[in-house]
Amino acid sequence: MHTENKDREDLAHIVINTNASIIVPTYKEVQNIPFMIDRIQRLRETLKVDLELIFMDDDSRDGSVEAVARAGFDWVRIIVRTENRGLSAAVIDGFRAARHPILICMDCDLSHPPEKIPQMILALGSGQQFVIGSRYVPGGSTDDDWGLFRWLNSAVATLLARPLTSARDPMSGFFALRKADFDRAQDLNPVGYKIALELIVKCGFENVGEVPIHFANRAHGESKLTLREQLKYIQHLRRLYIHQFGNAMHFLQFMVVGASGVVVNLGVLTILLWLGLPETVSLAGGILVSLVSNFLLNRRFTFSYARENAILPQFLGFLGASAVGMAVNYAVALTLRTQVLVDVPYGIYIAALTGIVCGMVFNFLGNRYLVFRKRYVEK
Ligand SMILES: Nc1nc2c(ncn2[C@@H]2O[C@H](COP(=O)(O)OP(=O)(O)O)[C@@H](O)[C@H]2O)c(=O)[nH]1
Ligand SMILES: [Mg+2]
Repeated sequence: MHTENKDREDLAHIVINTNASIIVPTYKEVQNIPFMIDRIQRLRETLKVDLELIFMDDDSRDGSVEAVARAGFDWVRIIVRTENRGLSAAVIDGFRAARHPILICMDCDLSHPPEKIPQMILALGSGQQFVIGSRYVPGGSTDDDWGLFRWLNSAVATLLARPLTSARDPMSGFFALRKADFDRAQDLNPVGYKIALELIVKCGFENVGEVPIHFANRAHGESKLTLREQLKYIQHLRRLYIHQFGNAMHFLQFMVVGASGVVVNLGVLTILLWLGLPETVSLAGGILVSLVSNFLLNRRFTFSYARENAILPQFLGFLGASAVGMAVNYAVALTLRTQVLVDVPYGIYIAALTGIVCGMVFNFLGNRYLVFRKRYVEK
């Protein structure tokens, strides 16, 4: 079993000679700060290298500044930020302020064992570009009382990041990288909580190492990871996917929007039939309503860069580009229904679905090569 003591024993065998800066984002962590300083101090004594510890505080006003001052170490600082608040932004500012060639980021809640830092630094020295203190590699673990919801939540979040990196625990807030690599990073977008994932993707790190850790439950205070942050994660992922996969991602989004249009189309068709309207009108109604919902969703997501443009001309362009697709949809559906699927059970739905698929191909081509052509290619 992993315990703090076991981590300390491992430490005794490790010799490193690189100085490192430990960046700790904090928000209302006054209770944990003295313990953090204490753990890092013990690490310094064992390692005999210069470790600086920087708390990046978002103006907690809870006595954190005084707690750091009370410790009275010249290798510990606290930087109080009053603008551009947020976890990732605080970490990035901390990395910029760091003095040493290796950067470590960790939580202030004592859930990350500082005793693993030397192993992480060693991994950086042996060819890794980015090293994660990982819960999900062999030897890694979490405290036992993770409920099903928390476990599932973490598993889904990690799974969604899989196409971006093969790392097992890219959600971790405990990681190490070289300052020189960080300084080269471009267009970092400090949204949300997942700063490790942002760095891995934007820096294009391919050699990502993982050192197993035991992730302890937060010592004091409460988690600041709210539901709102988790929703932001979806937006963050979308940006990273676009960064990584470019046009393919636009196509995928177009398809996802199209799929939602299928649901809308069939839903409206069902309602109109239920209201007693003839099939000819109901088919047309399903197509028209789904066309509007597809337009709105494509404007909002797939081609969101064009959101600032006036909506009416854009809609007309969309209608024009989709007109061929729409006609194809209607013609195919109606022909199938009246000529081929006359007495087939659910024939109207098979006809509508086939019409949708044929119409979609034409819709995509029309939008791809007419309405959103230029911007689309440029990303
Ligand atoms: N500077 C700063 N730190 C934050 C902010 N939100 C959370 N933190 C710190 O970031 C670390 C991770 O947050 P935590 O609440 O432990 O999230 P969890 O580990 O996912 O439950 C902790 O040290 C927090 O104090 C913020 O908005 N600004
Ligand atoms: Mg935490």
